[in-house]
Amino acid sequence: DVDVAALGESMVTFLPSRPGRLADVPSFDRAIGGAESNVACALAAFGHTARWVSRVGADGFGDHLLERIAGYGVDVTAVHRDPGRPTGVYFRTAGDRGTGAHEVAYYRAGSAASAMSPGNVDLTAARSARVLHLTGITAALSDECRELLHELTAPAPGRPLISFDVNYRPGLWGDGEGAPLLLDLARRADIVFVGADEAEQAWDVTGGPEAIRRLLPEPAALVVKQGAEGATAFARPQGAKEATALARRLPAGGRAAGAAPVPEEDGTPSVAGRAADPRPGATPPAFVPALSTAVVATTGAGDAFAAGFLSATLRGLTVRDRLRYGHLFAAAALTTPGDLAVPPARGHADRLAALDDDAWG
Ligand code: KDG
Repeated sequence: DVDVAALGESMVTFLPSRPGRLADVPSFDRAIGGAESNVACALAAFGHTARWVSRVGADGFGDHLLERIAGYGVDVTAVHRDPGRPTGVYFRTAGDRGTGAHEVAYYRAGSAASAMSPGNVDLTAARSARVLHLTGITAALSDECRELLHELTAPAPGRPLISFDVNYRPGLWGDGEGAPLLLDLARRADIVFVGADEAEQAWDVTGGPEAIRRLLPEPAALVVKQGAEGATAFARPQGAKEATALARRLPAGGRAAGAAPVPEEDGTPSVAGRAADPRPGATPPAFVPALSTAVVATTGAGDAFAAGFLSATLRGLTVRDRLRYGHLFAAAALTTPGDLAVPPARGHADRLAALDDDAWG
């Protein structure tokens, strides 16, 4: 089993050579995107075992995705090729300097991945993981994709922990169509990521993280991302389901696979040496401020955040540290133009995550 399997559509992404309206950009540079493979790549780059499960066309763009994603150390052997459908692509603009708002043009309708269904995806590969990461983007692609998500999130003995990023993309949904489906999927998951702005847009919830938790009390961990401000997590430490799913794949008495021992410096226990609070029951929400960064592009920051939080979850760290790793990974994505960013090296991230509260604002 791998630490994390991520299932979803990836696309060849075209990044603008210059700022400006889509209508005016003269040329684009090829990159890759895909919320779920972004998470898998960041985790693999950080030393976890990660697998991407999907479908791509039997075309050059499909080859490109497979080669690039495998290049991050992700297992892509469960990605099927579809000779009858193309690989999706998308173009975007650089975005407004102040607001970060950018234009997106998707060419993904009828793509190989949009035809994913329980019958043509490697379900065993998706389930042979400690955590299975899914997003609401897949739910927007087709009825078959929705069926696939329902199958994977159905309660079942031995189910991997389901991580679900709401990833509300209004451009992929008809009016009001996505809200109930996304809420239902989020309620079936163990770990949920949602932006406070997304929750307002999709579900009309204002009133901050507490109001979102009231709407979504089920997941063992709910992370509300509050943009440049920070993020709040509601996490039941060692929630029975979570602990069982994570522990059943650990060697007896061992640490999480992929959790390399972190050297301790100056006798100070490193962050990875601190175990999660083992007491059962709910804990008060934890808020960790975001790092202040010079933002180059926000796309992919949410995926990076999820990867950092999941990495720390796999390592059994406290909720505060899970949020800190989320922010550390997100900062790397915010300061790069593409959708996908390499997180800081493990030793460096561990030292930053272990800094005093003052250093974290
Ligand atoms: O989170 C970043 C993704 O949105 C981007 O890589 C493309 O997956 C993508 C999508 O569907 O928008």
